[in-house]
Amino acid sequence: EAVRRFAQIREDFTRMMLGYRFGMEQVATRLDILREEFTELHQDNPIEHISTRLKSPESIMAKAARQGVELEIEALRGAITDIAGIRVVCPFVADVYRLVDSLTAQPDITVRTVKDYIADPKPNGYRSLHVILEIPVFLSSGAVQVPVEVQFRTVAMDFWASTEHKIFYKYQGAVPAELRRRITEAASTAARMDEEMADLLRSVHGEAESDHARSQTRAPR
Ligand code: 0O2
Repeated sequence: EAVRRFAQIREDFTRMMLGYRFGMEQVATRLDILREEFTELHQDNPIEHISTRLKSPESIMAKAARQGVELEIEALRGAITDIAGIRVVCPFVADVYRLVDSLTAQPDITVRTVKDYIADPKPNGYRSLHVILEIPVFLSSGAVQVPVEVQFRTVAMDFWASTEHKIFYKYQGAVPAELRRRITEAASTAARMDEEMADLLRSVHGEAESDHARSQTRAPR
């Protein structure tokens, strides 16, 4: 009986993980489509790169234990929303909002939560926009709504987050105060960089537009 029950749990878990992988792949494909469309039609690539990751069974179990969640498929599905994760790195902050709007406007995608740490950064300076959305996945047994966590950030935010992550792990969370202060300071530098780059782009676009306007109004020879 125990063996049969174990085999059943394993099968349910495998099915659940497959659902997450398919959901994640579908969202990644939708983002690829948006990227190609913007690039081909507007000569404006809004994505530097996309990465996907499925949480390992070990880290799902560890997180469930930390949060006191029952080791049961439905409980896990409801409580752990970052089993399927996608990170989208964009050149500019405006690209982040443009992509979020285009993706979440798709009729079969529902938005579960949005955490805008760009508008409202974490105390350590962390900035990114996190969306947990749900997308239907059609299996032979029927449709399942799969939650996928998508983190949108700029190149500058990504550089900061990966460095902060390395330091955090090196000190196992107990980062000395002086280092913490410098990390938060570096986050402000990254935010200023984003503003400066957007400003540069605006001035280049402004010039291109006024060049265009000049060429349109030039008197015929
Ligand atoms: P990993 O290794 O990237 O998967 P929760 O998801 O429940 O643990 P919370 O606060 O509800 O936590 O979710 P939140 O704030 O949306 O953040 C979840 C993820 O955002 C983290 O996942 C990180 O990927 C990223 N993140 C949030 N805060 C920071 C930060 O201060 N620094 C860095 N570098 N990343 C951050 P995990 O599971 O913690 O890590």
